[in-house]
Amino acid sequence: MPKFLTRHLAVVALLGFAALPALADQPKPWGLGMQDAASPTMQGIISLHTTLTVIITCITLFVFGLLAVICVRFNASRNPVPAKWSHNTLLELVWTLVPVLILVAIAFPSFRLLYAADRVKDADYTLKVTGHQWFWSYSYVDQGIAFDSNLAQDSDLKPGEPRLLATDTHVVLPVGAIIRIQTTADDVIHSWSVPALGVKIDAFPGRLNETWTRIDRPGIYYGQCSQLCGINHGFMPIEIEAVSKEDFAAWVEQNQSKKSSSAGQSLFAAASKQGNDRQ
Ligand SMILES: [Cu+2]
Repeated sequence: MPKFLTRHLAVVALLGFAALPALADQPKPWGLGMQDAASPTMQGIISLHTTLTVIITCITLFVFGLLAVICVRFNASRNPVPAKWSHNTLLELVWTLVPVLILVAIAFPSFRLLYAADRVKDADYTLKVTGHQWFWSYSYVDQGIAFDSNLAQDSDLKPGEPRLLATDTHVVLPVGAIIRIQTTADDVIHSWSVPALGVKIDAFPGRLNETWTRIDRPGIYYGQCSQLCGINHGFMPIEIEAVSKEDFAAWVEQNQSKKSSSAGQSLFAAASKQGNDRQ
């Protein structure tokens, strides 16, 4: 291919990519698989999932292969007089022990990931999440910031904001910091779930559950309540904006002076501006 044509095509391709709207971490039309990992936990989940898919595929192919051999070699026309013996100690030992060994091999990485995602000793920040019918409230325990987060109404959506996922006041967290997440509820059981962070933790009334995350890249992360909690269960989304540590410190300072539920308003304005900038 002539050089000028190659260069021309490259420029066209780059312009094409630039014209695509930058989607936040959210479900995409015709999306397959999981959302891109944005935390160590989600990286672990995706790699365990890949390992398990390989193991499952091998087992399935092996069983299908055996079935095919039986169908071809031992059908009534090829094998008119079937063998009369039953039981084979060695074979039975093998088909019991091999699956046990496979399960043990799976258990190790699985439990390692489970404990890694469980809780963290030294966190930089603690975010307390409370589920209500039907919204979330957030409290930055050490910073004295607290606010409610409701579904953004259709009429309030800014360009690029996804319907039923955007909130009126969203969570802001710093990239690269260890965030302790504590969940509870004040009425029924909810579940705070953000796929790109690999976090899904139930929120029980009268109980404080704990997990952690470390967001690896700036962006907007969407999630939803994942425990059937009543008629508006589908209308209590989660929206997190991950910003640099400096921007987070500025946000904290800006919002510390404000009273509870109005805390996120200025932030929402700032985020909308960023949302527009992304377009
Ligand atoms: Cu809920």
